[in-house]
Amino acid sequence: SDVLRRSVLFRYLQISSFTNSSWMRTDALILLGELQTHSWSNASDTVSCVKPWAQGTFSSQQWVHLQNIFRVFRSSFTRDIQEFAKMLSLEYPMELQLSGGCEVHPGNISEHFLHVAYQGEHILSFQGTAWEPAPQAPHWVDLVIKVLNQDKGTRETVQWLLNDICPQFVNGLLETGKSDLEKQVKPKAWLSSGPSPGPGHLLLVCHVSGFYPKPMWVMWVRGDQEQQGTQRGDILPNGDETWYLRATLDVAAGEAAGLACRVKHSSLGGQDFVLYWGEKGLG
Ligand code: 7LP
Repeated sequence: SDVLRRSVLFRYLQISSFTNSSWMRTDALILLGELQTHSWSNASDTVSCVKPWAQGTFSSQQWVHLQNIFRVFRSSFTRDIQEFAKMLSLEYPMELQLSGGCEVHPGNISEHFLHVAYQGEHILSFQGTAWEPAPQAPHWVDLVIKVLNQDKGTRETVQWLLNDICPQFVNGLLETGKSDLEKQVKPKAWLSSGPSPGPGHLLLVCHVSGFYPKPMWVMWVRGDQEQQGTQRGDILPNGDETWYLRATLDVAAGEAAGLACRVKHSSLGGQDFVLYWGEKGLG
């Protein structure tokens, strides 16, 4: 199947805000490729599944075991940060971000990562069997690393989670979530004119919205000629697990006739969308 042929990135993303020595919160989410599978609000004791297939192929017993590990981890992490802050006289507010997970490639090959950022800057990572400072980390991070690496139990748990559990869990999710992960949603497309780029010029705007998955091709064309002046916007989330993209072209007002916006996407099965400028009263 398609989803097993490509590489998939599985990420745990955590944001911890320490406002002062008594106000803090930790929220997290888990993503499989473009889709959110889990969320973990500060108010909740457990990681919640946001997809019916998000327990993968793990048994209830394995799931409860992992929930316990995460619960202990979150409270220990909070306590660790407060102790380090006191020890190193770090100032509040503090923002910590954790990004960890694995990328599973076809043929059961997988890579993993676990990075920590402080005030938006990468400061340390878990590499192989131990914690390591990031290349440009401040000097106090060396002291943190020394303390963290003394905890052999935690280093073993982290290795087990990254090396064994992560790829196993992802392989299960690829089975149980197959139909969601392989869904194809066709885009809608429409044209508009943007703010005039200058006297005698038009800004043609082609909007493409509501598509899934993310890879998308859109170009302004004249016949078969791709217009090299096409400016692609960023792919933006619609918020309903579909995406939005626009492509603009700056043209002399007299040259707009005959231009078209061409859209290619996996959901269209080779039947490209072509929208002509000047149809339905535009231009
Ligand atoms: C699970 C182990 O993030 C992302 C998944 C990580 C899973 C780790 C764990 O919870 C904590 C408890 O350890 C104790 O019990 C264990 C069994 O439950 C073992 O027996 C272990 O030996 C024992 O010590 C442990 O407290 C751990 O330290 C929790 C946090 C782990 C962690 N560390 C990296 C992030 C911290 C970086 C701080 C840098 C910093 C500091 C201050 C300001 C800014 C930045 N283990």
